[in-house]
Amino acid sequence: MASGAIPGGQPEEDHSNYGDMGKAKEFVKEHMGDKGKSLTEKEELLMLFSLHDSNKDGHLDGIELRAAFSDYKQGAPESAVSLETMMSMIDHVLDEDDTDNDGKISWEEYLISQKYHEG
Ligand SMILES: [Ca+2]
Ligand SMILES: [Ca+2]
Repeated sequence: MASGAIPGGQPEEDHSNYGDMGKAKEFVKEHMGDKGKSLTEKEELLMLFSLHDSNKDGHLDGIELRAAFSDYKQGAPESAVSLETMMSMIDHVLDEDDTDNDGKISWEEYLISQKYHEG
């Protein structure tokens, strides 16, 4: 019996497309200080989203996604990624999460992707 097999053949991942969420949330809490401790899950995500939406247009574009990935790589030089890898990570995110295909991740798309990944 193939108990535990995942229908559809999608491998289960314990991290999201946007990097290590545990680390990312710590990052938010550090930025927020005491205030960060009382944030709901959704508020934490919104904080993360806002942090990376540097031009505050409500979308993460390719440049902002790249900056977001760079953030998570700080302090982990052994996982430093090449520009090529970075671009394919961004392509992957847009491919999977950009549901209206405008080339950017909206807050709604981001939220949906995080819910999906956290199961
Ligand atoms: Ca933006
Ligand atoms: Ca979109």
